Amino acid sequence: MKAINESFAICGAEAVFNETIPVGQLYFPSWERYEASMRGIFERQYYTNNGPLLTKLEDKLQEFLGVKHVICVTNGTFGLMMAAEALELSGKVVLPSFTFIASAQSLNWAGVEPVFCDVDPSTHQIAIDRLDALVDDRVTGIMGVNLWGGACDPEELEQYAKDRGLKLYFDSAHAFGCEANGKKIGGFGSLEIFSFHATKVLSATEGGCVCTNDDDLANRLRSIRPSYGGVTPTDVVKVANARMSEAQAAIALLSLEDFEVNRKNNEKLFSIYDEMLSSIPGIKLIKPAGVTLSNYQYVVCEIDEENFGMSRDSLIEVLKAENVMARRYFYPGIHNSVEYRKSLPDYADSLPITDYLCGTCIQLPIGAMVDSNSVGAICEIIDKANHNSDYLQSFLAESKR
Ligand code: T4K
Repeated sequence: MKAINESFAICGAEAVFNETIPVGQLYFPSWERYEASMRGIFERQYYTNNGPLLTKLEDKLQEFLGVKHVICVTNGTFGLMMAAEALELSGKVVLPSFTFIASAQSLNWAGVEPVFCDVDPSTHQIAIDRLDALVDDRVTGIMGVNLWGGACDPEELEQYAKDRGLKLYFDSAHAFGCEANGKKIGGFGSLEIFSFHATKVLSATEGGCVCTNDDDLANRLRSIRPSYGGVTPTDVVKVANARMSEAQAAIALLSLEDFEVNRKNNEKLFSIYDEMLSSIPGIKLIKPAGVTLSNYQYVVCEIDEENFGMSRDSLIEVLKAENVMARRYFYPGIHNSVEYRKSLPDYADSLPITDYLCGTCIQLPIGAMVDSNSVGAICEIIDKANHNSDYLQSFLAESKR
């Protein structure tokens, strides 16, 4: 039998994986398909500004998502910024702090103050029962964030916003292709934003889109993202160059063609994680909540240090040594970022669930570049780490002296 120190790369043993296993979807189509798409761009000699691939992508997304308008943009962050402007938000907008920092920064860009809400401890989605305590006369809207391939009960939020005359929109960067109550995410609230970053299940390398069923909003959005026939930049308060290029659209079209294959691969890998992690004490896999169909874009677990035997950060170190790029997600929580600790210090210690999750959540690899064997091997490393946690904790403490 191997000595413990011969079982872990962090102690000097050979790593389980020769190559890095990344977190994030990282879809790469075959070179032949990519080449054929790029050839068209070269033949047409047309790189950007409402080109044929962009138009085709918007049409296909409208059909796929069942929405009237899809406006593709250079990334999800620009989509959020444009949304805040197009919705004419003012004063304050409520959103969860347990999200990517761009969700909040887009509000500041539009001159709106973010109001941070805590999340539900079991689903990680915005805690709707905490909204009443935050909504005052200056609040004009709510940004729901659909996390982890799940949803934050968009129908309940729609009712809540309607009853109080608030604008409602969604950051759905994690929820492309998901359905709530059988209806595709994308058509809830006034509008929804998706990210098509390389690490998302629909990839344009960088990219995103804003979806709406409202004609006026769609016009405003298209005029904020320049190059839309007939609308001049003077029609809007702020103009951003948020155009998606033909090269981005080419990848997104291929990714959309392969979406169901990639979604199913994610679903299969997620179920292996579910089965293999369920018997390990102190690690809780978060299942996509509030959806009838998930893209299984993320594998996020909470690590209960006492029951697991080591902290989330120590487990990340152990996995990294084995070439598994697990990471803290989200960390440190927007309200605890340097920027917001300075500008909105009153939120420190006011969001206990968010603080707990920021200290305990780990993101594990899933996506097109990951296979069942890799997931099995990752779960075995975690299982082994749990069984040898006392040894590993002492080893890590010693190596930091
Ligand atoms: N709202 C929410 C809820 C979001 O999560 C995000 C973005 C947004 C809005 C804004 O959407 P975008 O403006 O990004 O479209 C990543 C992504 O940049 C970002 O899309 C994502 N969410 C955010 C949470 O994470 P990074 O900087 O942490 O990713 P990065 O570069 O560290 O990549 C992750 C892993 O993948 C690394 O191990 C490296 C590897 N990798 C990455 C890329 C891009 C590769 O091996 N190859 C690659 O090409 O931000």
